[in-house]
Parts: sequence; structure tokens; C-alpha cells
Amino acid sequence: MKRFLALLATCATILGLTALFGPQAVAATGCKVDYTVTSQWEGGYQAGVKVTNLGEPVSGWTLAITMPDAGQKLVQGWNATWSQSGSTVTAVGIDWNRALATGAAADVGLVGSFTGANPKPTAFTLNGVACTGSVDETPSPEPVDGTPVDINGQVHVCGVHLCNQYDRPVQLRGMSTHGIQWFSQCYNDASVDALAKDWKADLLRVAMYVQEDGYETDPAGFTSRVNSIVDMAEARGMYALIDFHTLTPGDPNFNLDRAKTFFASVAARNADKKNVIYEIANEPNGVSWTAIKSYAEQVIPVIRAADPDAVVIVGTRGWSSLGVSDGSNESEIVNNPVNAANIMYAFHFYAASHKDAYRATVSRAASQLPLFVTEFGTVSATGGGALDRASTTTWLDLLDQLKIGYANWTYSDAPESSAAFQPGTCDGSDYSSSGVLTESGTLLKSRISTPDNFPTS
Ligand code: IDC
Repeated sequence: MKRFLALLATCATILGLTALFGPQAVAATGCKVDYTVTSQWEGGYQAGVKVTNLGEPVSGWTLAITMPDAGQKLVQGWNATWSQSGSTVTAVGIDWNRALATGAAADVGLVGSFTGANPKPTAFTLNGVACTGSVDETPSPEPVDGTPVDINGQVHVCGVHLCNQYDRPVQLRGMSTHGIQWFSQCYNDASVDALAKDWKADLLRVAMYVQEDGYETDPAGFTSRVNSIVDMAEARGMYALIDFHTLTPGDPNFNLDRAKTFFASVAARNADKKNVIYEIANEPNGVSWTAIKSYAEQVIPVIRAADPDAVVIVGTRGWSSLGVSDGSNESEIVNNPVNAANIMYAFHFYAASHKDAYRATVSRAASQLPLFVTEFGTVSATGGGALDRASTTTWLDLLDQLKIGYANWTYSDAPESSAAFQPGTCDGSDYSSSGVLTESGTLLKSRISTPDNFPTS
């Protein structure tokens, strides 16, 4: 069950007039705060706080939230440094969101606990300017009818974003298959229905390993399996990301001939579809950016020859870390981009392993390069270990804010904590009840199933 309770508060710099504010948010001069309870459970809640600076640009900010009493406890927060003193909860902007131009907003969030009723904040201050706001309940926007592909049509790259048929930026959110050589039993009508209808996902990434008993062992068979999953996604109005899942060896040029053969075939077969995006190399590693770029500049023309208008996503150095895991960063790409249009660059992260330094890189790179998080995990880079809820939430809030699309590893019942389903789920036909989900699956489903509100004009 989703419950959206939005409390709109407006900060004004004019002290003394605040008590006159009525139930409607008032025109603001200093800042505006949108406080939204995104979920609530017995004794706890999660809330998003969007603070928009309507005054002079600031190079740093402190947001103080006054709760009606100290019974409310901050449990954790993200996208800011959070603390609590008595009934005041404070968030201080960090590294990548501390500067706010006029009109710019920072999205932060928190999980809190309470006794009695969920407390509504009674006041907000920004940089010491006290302001109380009115409280208003805003209904969730009406969803637009139609599937993600119906609404957005053929997507294309516009500046640093992915844009829809109305030339407006969109964020596509979905899941990645596990290796289809091992988990093909997980991709069937019932499971893909659940992804489209219950999860309300926008995309399914089809991870076709090349080695490890993958494509190289049966090119025709794997090509046809990929195509059939593309069709299942298309039938439900979801985008399909065709992932040429190179991993070991890390140099994509090792598979250059296979890539040309595979992409010539899938691009010709799927050229008329609006839902296909091509990802040409999962995670280059132990290889220079120059070598990856050379690979991309040989594979992209093969795709374009058959399917000229599809978006192509290029893996980046250091396991698609924009080079960070190899001690580099996005500048090698910015200074020497792939010579092709309508392309994006892949960024991957595993929340328990990759944190602030990687987030800082993505925040910086996002203003210069079109990015797509074609794979990420809620756990460690091994695909196992404990789920890192705080880091995952921080990451997903950042991607939401930057409108960067993502696919989570994995929509499968693999016996590892990154999988969304409990082991054995794919032996049955129930992909919908909450009992079949893992902790990671529960978290991802709750994030992905929120309304997309794709722009349509
Ligand atoms: C992992 C799988 C695991 C499999 C292993 C080897 O979760 O079951 O045994 O691959 O192929 C990646 C890769 C992705 C990895 C994943 C987790 O793209 O193939 O899957 N990961 O290790 N990059 C970072 C993490």
C-alpha cells in the first residue's frame, strides 16, 4: 500500500508574518520545502524533503526541522549530514549538493521513528532563517494512462539526458536479469507480468554473458533467447536493454568479432521496435579508455547500419565505474568521447562497496556526460553480503534527482543477497506475493513502483 501525505511548507524571510499563513502554501521569498511521507509503518516512517532555494545563491546550507516533540527520533538520513537535538532534526548539505543556486533544490530524506501519531514538522529553517510554513495535503499526481513505451515512444539522447518522444528528459527504472545462461527459468510470462504490473518497471535489462557458458557456446541459441525476452518486455510496454555481458576477460576487444555478429543480428531483427536499447560492453576492466573507445567505434556503426535511431550505451573503464575503480575519473571520457551520436555511458555501483567518492564522481559527471546506471546492487560488489539500505537509498535519491535511469542486479532467485526473489521462486509461478521477495527485492520494488509522471508535452 502506498500512502502519500505531502506537507508543503514555505519558508519566508519575513519573520512575524508566519502565523498569518493559511492552509495553502504561500508565495515564498527565501526557500520552499516540500515534505513528503513516502511510506509509513508501525512506529516509523520514511520522508523525502525537497528544499528549494528561492533567495540568493548559497555555497552551503543547514536545514533545521522542528518536530512537535522529542518523541520523534531520527533513525537515518541521506543526501545530507543528519543530526538531532531535542525536537530539532538538522540536515547539512554535503559535497555535491551544498551549493544551491537561486531556484535550485536539494532532495534529502530520512527515516524516523515515533510513538503515538506520526509527528508532522511544525517549522523549517534554512541557514538560520526561521520560517514556519503552512501544511497542505497534496494528492499524488494522476498517473497518465499507458505503458512506459506507449507514453515515451522511441527514446533518444538529448544533452546529458535520455529524452522521450516529446523531447523531455525521462528516467527509466527497472531490473536486470541474472545471466540468462543460468536463470532463463526466471523469465516467463508470469515473472515479466509481475515486473510490468506489480513493480510498474519501465525496463528489463537482458544480461547475456559472453563467456561463462554464455553466448560464445551457442551464438544462435543465445541470440534467440535475447530476442524472446525483448518481445516479452515489448508486449508489456517495457524497454529492453540488450546487455552484451562481457566481464572476464575485461578487454571488450577480445569479443569484438562476436559483438559485431551479435549486434548485427539483434539490431536488424529489432530495428522497428521502439523499446530496444543496446549496451555493448558490460564492464570493461584492466583495459584503457582508448581501447574501450576503439571497440565502441567499431561496434556502434554495425548497430547503426541496421537500427539507426536506437540509443547505445558504452561501458566505462574500471568495471563501468567511469574509471574511478582504476584510479581515474570521468575526465578521460569528457576529453576523448566516443565519436558517435545518440550514446550514453554506463555507470555501475554496488551500494555496500561504492560510496561517497563514486557519488561525487557521478554528480560531477552527470552535467557533462549522458549516464545510465545499467547495473547496480544493494549489496557488495561480490553480489552478496549485507544489504546496505542507507547507501542504496542515498544512491537512488541521487539518481532520481539527476534523472539517471537504472537497472538493479538481479531480477532472479539466485542464492545471493543481490537477488530480488527468494531461492526457489522461479520453480513456481508466484512472483507477486511479498513472501517471495528478498530484502533487496522488497526495497527495489518499493522504489521502482512509485509513479513515473513521464512528461507528455
Ligand atoms: C555475478 C553474479 C554471480 C556470478 C558472478 C560471475 O551475481 O552469481 O557467479 O557474477 O559471473 C558485476 C557483474 C555481474 C556480477 C555482479 C556481482 O556485472 O556479472 O554478477 N557484479 O558480482 N559487476 C559488479 C558486480
